[in-house]
Amino acid sequence: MDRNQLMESVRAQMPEKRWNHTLGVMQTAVELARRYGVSEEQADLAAILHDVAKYWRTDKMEEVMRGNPELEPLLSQDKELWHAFVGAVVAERDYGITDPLVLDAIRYHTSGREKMTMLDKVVCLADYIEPGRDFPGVDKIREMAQDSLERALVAGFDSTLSFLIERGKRIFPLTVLARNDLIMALK
Ligand code: DGI
Ligand code: FE
Ligand code: FE
Ligand code: FE
Repeated sequence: MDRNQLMESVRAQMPEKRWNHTLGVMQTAVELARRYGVSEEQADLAAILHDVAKYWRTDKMEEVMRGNPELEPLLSQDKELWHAFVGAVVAERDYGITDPLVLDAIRYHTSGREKMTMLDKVVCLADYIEPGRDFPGVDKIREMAQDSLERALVAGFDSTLSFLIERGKRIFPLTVLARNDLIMALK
């Protein structure tokens, strides 16, 4: 499957609006990759696939997660987190992606994790600041992204955490670990 076929296949699995978001993440991820010396090809590929499972039906996601010792514990976590982990499995299983860096960038694009790779950071940050995103403070994070991937990403996680706290939602531990680890590295 070439890149165009991959894009068409991913596009067919989501509404128009989410595909436009994906195009934005592709563009921003490649820009960030160039700026911070990360492979543009890996950034592009991870961005194309990052939300592939976002609009999958719950039962289809559960099917992927059941019996997989790494994904099974996520069944008791909020569904918003599932698509990233399921997306990494789908990228490998259905699209033959074998590059562990690309698969990890897809897997951790929502939550982050401790010791994020440069590619993880690029994709996760691009997901926050692609041109179609509009949330309070996004322009400030776009500015920060010019100077520091880490500072911008912490600000992105801060906005997610505030959003979750305002709504009384649970916080996924990997997000806390990711933020703490980035702050440590900034000192
Ligand atoms: O898939 P996107 O909308 O492009 O963005 P995303 O993959 O970053 O997913 C955002 C959603 O994930 C949003 O509804 C908040 C939710 N989320 C992110 N981190 C956490 C979380 N939800 C919970 N419960 N806990 C988290 O730590
Ligand atoms: Fe996502
Ligand atoms: Fe995100
Ligand atoms: Fe996304």
